[in-house]
Amino acid sequence: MLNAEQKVFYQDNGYVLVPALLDKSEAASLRAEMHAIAQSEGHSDATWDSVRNSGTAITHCHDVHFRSAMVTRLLSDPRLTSVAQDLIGPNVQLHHNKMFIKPPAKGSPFPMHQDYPYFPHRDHSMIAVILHLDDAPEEKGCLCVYPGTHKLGPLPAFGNDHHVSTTTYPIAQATPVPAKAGDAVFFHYLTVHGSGQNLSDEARTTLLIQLRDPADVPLSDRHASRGQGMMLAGIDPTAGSFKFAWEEKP
Ligand SMILES: O=C(O)CCC(=O)C(=O)O
Repeated sequence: MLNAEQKVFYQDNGYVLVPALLDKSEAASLRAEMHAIAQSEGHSDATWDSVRNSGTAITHCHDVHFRSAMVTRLLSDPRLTSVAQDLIGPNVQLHHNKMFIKPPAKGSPFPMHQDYPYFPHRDHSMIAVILHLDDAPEEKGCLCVYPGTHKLGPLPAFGNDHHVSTTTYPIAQATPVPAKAGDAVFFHYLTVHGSGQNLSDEARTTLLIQLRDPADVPLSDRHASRGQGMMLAGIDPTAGSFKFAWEEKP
């Protein structure tokens, strides 16, 4: 759970770093699992359109709980869900999750953006948590944010990757949020964020989980994922009468 100071910090800034949410050995086990998944998957590059063709790459995989039981257990871990409850209320629902491995030296940056255009919701309840599975100092391309931008509402977004204005929100002026293995950064989906290139000699390995209040309403059909709608804390007060999955419309 967050303390009072952390709650106020989040309300003011739209993000909060929670040190040591996982202990070092859990982070190391998860890191090994993410790298094993990447190894068995082969090449999969998630570099965004607006920063493509500069020789960088980033390995990714979505719906990681369909590949790793450790991740399944983590999704409803009270250390994670209790913080999410502090931020969005008692009921916490899975939207999607993904892992990213930014390889050494050439790990792709993430252009500055809000997550809103990818999966807009009526009440803006959506948050993300990035779990750091190894140290992420600035030179590794740690998360960078523009504090307070969650209060601005949806901003103009550009290109296929929905980045915000690079002149108004240059990554060089953003606030870096360096982290240690086991730390977690929670942030609002309207907070302008991104990250730089990994210039270090070690991979940056993260698991990102996107969470929402089940009573919030998606404004578009985009961004389906496996397991979307699973309850991770509390209940879904909007769930209607019971139906078998095979009776529901596709
Ligand atoms: O991992 C990062 O540095 C940022 C990831 C991100 O912003 C995203 O997937 O929307």
